[in-house]
Amino acid sequence: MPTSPLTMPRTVHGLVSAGIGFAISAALWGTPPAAAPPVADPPAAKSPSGAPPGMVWIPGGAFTMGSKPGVGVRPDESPAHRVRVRGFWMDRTEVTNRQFAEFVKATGYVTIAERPVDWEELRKQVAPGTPKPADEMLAPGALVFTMPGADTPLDNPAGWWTWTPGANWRHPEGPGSSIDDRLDHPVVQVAWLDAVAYAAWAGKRLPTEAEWEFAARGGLDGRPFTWGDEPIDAGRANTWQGEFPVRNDRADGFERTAPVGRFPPNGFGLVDMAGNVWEGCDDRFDASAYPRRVAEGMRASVPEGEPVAVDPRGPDLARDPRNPDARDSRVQKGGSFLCNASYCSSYRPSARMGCTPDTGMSHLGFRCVRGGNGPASHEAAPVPSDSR
Ligand SMILES: [Ca+2]
Ligand SMILES: [Ca+2]
Repeated sequence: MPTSPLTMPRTVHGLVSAGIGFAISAALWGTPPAAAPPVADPPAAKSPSGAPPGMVWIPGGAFTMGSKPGVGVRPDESPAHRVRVRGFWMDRTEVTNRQFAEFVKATGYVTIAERPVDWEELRKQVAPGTPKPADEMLAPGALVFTMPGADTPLDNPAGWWTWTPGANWRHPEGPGSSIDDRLDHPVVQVAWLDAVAYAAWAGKRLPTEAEWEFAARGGLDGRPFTWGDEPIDAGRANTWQGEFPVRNDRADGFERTAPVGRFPPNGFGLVDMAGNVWEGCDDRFDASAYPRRVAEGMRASVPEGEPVAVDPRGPDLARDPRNPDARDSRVQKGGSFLCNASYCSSYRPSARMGCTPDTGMSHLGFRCVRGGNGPASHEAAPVPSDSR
């Protein structure tokens, strides 16, 4: 069974040479929740006046988070459970290169991929005894998707992810590549820590996973896709048509990222909540988060009369079976231009991925939110200067 396009620590070559695999372990299944006293639902959220530029009001409400087990559904998406979130503002689009450039111009911020790798920091995230990579592997860089040969096995993402010195948000495919003609594309090769820094500068924050998934569903509760029940086609989202990862037919017009908003919005008016680039959330990734939540974090709701998790947050500790030695892993949502139904249908709103917070990749981006009942602003969080 093939794994999905996975995140890897940015020193992928060192990890691969050390024999670190990417096995997916089945999520744990929890027990039914114990009875809890009912709690009153929060008052219905009203749309505040004065929308922040580029943001859409997400009215909040209850929805079914996750997915029933089924074809293409990974174990970490189950069990489906009821969740309620408060209303919040959300960026209509993924953060673009143009927007990220404004942030860098205003602050002088240097992204993780533009800094040398700190081996002392990295060694804490890999298996004990992992040898230090060659010096050229510790130069600034990021992971670039590279179409492999026809016989590439699907169970080893290292076959199409290439550690590329000089790759960063300004040069997404490495030296010689440019964003000059991609200013309205989503910024990529930014790590979760970079996204947090941008959000603080913008007076926003990253969404919780629950907020993101509620917003992605656009009011279509319990449906497999952001647009409803119909199977994906090339007009729905920027994904991969053809045979992943060796043949991209580009039926949707885009081999890599697309300018934001080229595909139809969802029910809330948000664009690219399916595909284009994965979007970082605030929550830590835990493959067994949902059974834990169902076992521990639900409470009875009025008037629904069924257990519901109210504004759930991610766990305090990450548990990412694909990066078992990483100290932290953050949730990514929405899939990307690399998603294909034959391999990874992660453009479904319930799909989840974990990613180490210092990793930049060709298909990772983000969008921000404001308000609601999510995590406090990261304004006070230190911006790392030299850590990886
Ligand atoms: Ca495409
Ligand atoms: Ca997206």
